[in-house]
Amino acid sequence: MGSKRSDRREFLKRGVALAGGVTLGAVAKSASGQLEGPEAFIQGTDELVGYGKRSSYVTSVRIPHGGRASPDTFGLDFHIAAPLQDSVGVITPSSLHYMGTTRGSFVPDIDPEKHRLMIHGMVDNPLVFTMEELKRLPSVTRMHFIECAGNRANRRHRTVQETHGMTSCAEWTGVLLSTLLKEAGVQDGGDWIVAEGVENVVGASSIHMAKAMDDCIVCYGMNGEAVRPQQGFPLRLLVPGFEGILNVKWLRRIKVVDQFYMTYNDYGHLRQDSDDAALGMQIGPKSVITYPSGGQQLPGRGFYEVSGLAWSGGGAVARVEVTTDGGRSWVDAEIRGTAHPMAHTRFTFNWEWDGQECELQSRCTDVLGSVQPSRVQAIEYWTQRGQPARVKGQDNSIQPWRVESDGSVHNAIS
Ligand SMILES: Nc1nc2c(c(=O)[nH]1)N[C@H]1C(S)=C(S)[C@@H](COP(=O)(O)O)O[C@H]1N2
Ligand SMILES: [Mo]
Repeated sequence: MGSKRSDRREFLKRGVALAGGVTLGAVAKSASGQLEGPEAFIQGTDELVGYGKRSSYVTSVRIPHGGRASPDTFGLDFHIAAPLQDSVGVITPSSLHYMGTTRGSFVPDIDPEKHRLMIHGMVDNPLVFTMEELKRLPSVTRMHFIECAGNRANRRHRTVQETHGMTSCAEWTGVLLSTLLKEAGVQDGGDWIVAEGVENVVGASSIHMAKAMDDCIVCYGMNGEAVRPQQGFPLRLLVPGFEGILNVKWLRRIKVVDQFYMTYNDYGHLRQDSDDAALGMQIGPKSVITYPSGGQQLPGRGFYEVSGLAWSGGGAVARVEVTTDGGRSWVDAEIRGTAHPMAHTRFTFNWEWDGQECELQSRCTDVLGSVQPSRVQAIEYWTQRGQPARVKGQDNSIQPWRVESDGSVHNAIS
């Protein structure tokens, strides 16, 4: 132990050189004197024995999206954004997972013993499952992100929570939807499903059969425990890589149908055309630097590990590049851990800040070879589709952060 500590001291003193000629020399002060003991001890059994609680010094919380109060004066929830600026690794803690509702709703308090999932419509054997029956079936556990199609940045946003907080990543457990559909026996011409939550049509979505049979999961587990009420307890549909709205929560009914159905979610809200629906539901390659990001303050020049998240609805993240000069030159970032398909992927970049004003950006490429567009390219795309001068629909454009010479970090969207 003693020798380990002095190794560490030596390491910090010498300022070990990292790849790219970066040194850690100025990160920590040189050691001298005593280390402080704890201020106090956590008392009581609630925190220590029952359901664990985080340190009172950790205060990161979700915020209502778009400045709208949530819950509102009627007690309805709106979209709530995750604090990505404080994220480490790739799992969003369940308590901090972003929350989306289609038009403000109450979170239903469902008794899992009474909950049922019905599969009907164009099938040979209509089926009704209890939760217990679902849990007896072969399961899968996979890491996947969910992202609301409304997760788009604008120049008024100050923090990464405001620009990108409506995405989160969890480890999901459940039964593949294909297992249930095969059991029910999909009839010829049953090319779409309509999935519905307990609030009837408000939470319904049309999904193409190709996707339903591919990798959709009927989930009862999230991050090692039951799915949380705000995420759809006791059962939610996961549609990996597709727009958040399709991931129906409080799932109770799946109807196999012969065409794209105009549900509440599709009518006016997203799209009104079946081809557009089948193609446009996948999230493009996207990334954002979470440290340093808007609203944060760098204490001074020297070494920093730049860190961020990348994801794509098209599969795993293959590459992330970072620029520290506003896009003139790009360098490969390092991908931390395993890049899972349709999951947040952590990237890092060793950076020596010279104390000058500069602009940081990141750019994601997925396994399909799709590259995250610049904001100018994204706006051009939407202009061609008749939505001039703004990013409508999905926005997967590159996020710029400006670091000023005083170390303050700002949203650099102009
Ligand atoms: N039943 C139901 N499912 C729903 C919604 C809803 O309001 N009702 N909101 C959708 C929207 S708009 C989003 S973005 C995602 C959010 O999932 P999360 O709250 O678990 O993050 O759930 C989708 N599933
Ligand atoms: Mo959403």
